[in-house]
Amino acid sequence: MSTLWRHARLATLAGEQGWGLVEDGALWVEHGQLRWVGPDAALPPGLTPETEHDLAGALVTPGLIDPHTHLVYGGDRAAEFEQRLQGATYEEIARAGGGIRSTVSATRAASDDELFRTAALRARALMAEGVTTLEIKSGYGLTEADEARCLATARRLGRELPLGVRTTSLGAHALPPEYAGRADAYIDAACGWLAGQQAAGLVDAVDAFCDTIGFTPAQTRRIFEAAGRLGLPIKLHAEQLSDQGGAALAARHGALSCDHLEHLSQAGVAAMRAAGTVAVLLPGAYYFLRETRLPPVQALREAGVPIAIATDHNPGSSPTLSLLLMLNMACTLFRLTPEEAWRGVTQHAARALGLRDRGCLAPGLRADFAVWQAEHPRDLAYRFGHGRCIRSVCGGVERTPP
Ligand code: DI6
Ligand code: FE
Repeated sequence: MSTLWRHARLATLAGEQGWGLVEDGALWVEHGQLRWVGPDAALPPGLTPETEHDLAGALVTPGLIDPHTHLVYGGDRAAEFEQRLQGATYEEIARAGGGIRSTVSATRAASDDELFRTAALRARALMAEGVTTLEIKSGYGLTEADEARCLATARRLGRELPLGVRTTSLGAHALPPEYAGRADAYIDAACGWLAGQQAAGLVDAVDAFCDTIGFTPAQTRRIFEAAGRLGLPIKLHAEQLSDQGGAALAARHGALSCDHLEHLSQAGVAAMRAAGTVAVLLPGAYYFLRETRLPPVQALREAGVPIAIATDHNPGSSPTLSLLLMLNMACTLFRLTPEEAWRGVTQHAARALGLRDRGCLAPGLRADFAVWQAEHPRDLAYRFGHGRCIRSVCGGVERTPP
């Protein structure tokens, strides 16, 4: 299978900086991989593609990567949104047994097919905006069987859609009601599920929610140690609502990423820098919870910590399915430059998932790219609420509209 894509305006985002613009560019794709990327006029002679497309000057970027979602769950939390508008806070609702735990009940009650059907609709909404790789966390099952069901649903999405899916086990997301008052016993159980998830091929990384309404640093460390014994990489929901020193703890365990980070300290920044940990910023949750404390973007920049951007799609704190909107919010709310935001949903997002085979347009990488009705990638960070992805290709396979 070989395809030649010609006469595109390429933004390769290769290398450490710059857009990597190629005015009249071409991509040569073979067996799902980019074989050649460069100016159309310099195409190697003698290529005999099975298919050839003329993109007539349209913009082509790397496929977008959403490195933090909770895509598989039952129900929604629109009623909780109304409660918050009447004055209740996210933390108060969580402490009263609502919040994450209400989604846990709805998830346990949903059938496998219902979980798959709703998650596939969400995945397709993200794909319609050029997303070609998605991370999906468990964390709304909170029993061994229900966590496995959610991870298996994520795997099935990766098999049945033209989409790269990475799965993350997040048993330590919230304390399920049957373990009320016994958080340490729950952590023992959640640590014990990891080997089975790994043996079943269900898990690529392990995450935890380290915060006042989540788990303590000591409990988080036990999850990391269990992951470490199995050789599984780790990530952390860190410093979202308070500073627990979670980022430094995760960095000491070699975390791929620390996510949220509004309350990250200078010591946390330094630890992440030393470990090469990616900072995944989640402007959707910041916006939807009406947070006022900004993540320390300038300190991360000065330290050279790579910054990624994600939707954090979940029913409670970020019910968005637009990574393009996050691109805009990363600029407007967090003051990233459009180029930093783009790196955040491509190259740095790949790194947050431990993936080296995607994230920019370069020979040898997966043929993951999006074609846009736009002049320049910065236009897509500038607009909000509308971006025009004309077509997208994942592993050489073109997405068919639903
Ligand atoms: N932080 C979040 O933003 C999500 N999980 C987490 O630990 C929210 C999950 C939810 O409210 O359902
Ligand atoms: Fe999250």
